[in-house]
Amino acid sequence: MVPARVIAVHRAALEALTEAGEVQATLASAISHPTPSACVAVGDWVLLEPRTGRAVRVLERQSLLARRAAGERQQRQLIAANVDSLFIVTSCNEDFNPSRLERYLALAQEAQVEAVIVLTRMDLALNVDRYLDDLRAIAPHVNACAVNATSREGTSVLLPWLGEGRTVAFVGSSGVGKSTLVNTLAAMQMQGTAGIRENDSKGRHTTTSRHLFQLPGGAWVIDTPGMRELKLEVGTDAVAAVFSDIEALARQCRFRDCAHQADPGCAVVAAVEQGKLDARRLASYHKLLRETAHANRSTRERRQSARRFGRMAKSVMERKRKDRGLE
Ligand SMILES: Nc1nc2c(ncn2[C@@H]2O[C@H](COP(=O)(O)OP(=O)(O)OP(=O)(O)O)[C@@H](O)[C@H]2O)c(=O)[nH]1
Ligand SMILES: [Mg+2]
Ligand SMILES: [Zn+2]
Repeated sequence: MVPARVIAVHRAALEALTEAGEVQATLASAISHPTPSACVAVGDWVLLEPRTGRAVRVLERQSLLARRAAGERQQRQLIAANVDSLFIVTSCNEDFNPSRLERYLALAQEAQVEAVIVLTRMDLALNVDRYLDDLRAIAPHVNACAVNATSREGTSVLLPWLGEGRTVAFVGSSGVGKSTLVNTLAAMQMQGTAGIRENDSKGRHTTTSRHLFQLPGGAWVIDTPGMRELKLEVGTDAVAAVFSDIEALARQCRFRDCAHQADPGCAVVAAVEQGKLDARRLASYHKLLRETAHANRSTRERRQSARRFGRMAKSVMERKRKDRGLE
């Protein structure tokens, strides 16, 4: 078998990098159900069968970033695998949104991947410090870097995360400069980029698929399409870790099962009333917890139906064996 790192996942095939260079690979049926993109992520290591060029196995992952797909079916969608750090990219403009950032932080937390908030367009903003202050308020322990994504000097603060062999995935809305960063760091035009709308700073969804690139210094970077919305598939622990300040206050509530809504003796609501906690942040916390409960319910239902299917398959096999025994 030949080990290869997945650089892109298509509908029925993969692009992967082996020691000998880039190859196209089809997928064995065991790792393409129900779709290749549900089984294999960009950043995965796979084993290729040299004779057929087929990927037959996905190797154990060190980390996996996943979300719930938009739309009715709410399937799990893999974003990237074997990532060391997540660059959460936003700009010093209307894109900047603390509640959305908290959502991305929960994504990183769930995958146990270090988050770095990257603020682009520092070259165009007059009040970069105000954005950095806002970041400190929502994530005091998370590294935040202001950059000019279009220049090499402007992105050098990111180099500590881009050592040889490290993998970084870039996520964020369309137009924040993810592909621009990839191009600047690679010192090469790897990805297309496009301007943003002047009236609301929104991007044009220029990048349309996830792709892994190797930088000259030996780091790996994963560019992703701008997300319209990030639906989380995380546990309550991840949310609790992102809102550790609220969790600390909650320990002082009068009742252990306090819902921090209108409960008597609620220390969290009191903190909001005293101006010590942002009402927006508390609302964001409640919202993410509700979503978590919902995601866990649908995961449970999926597992139950998988178990039902397993039992059914087992009984069919047993019947077949019995039938054969009788012959
Ligand atoms: N001046 C300046 N322009 C930037 C900066 N970052 C991004 N831009 C510009 O913003 C525009 C959008 O950048 P892209 O790199 O295409 O954005 P993206 O995040 O890849 O967007 P999608 O692929 O749509 O998700 C481009 O015109 C960039 O030149 C920055 O730090 N400073
Ligand atoms: Mg892009
Ligand atoms: Zn409370």
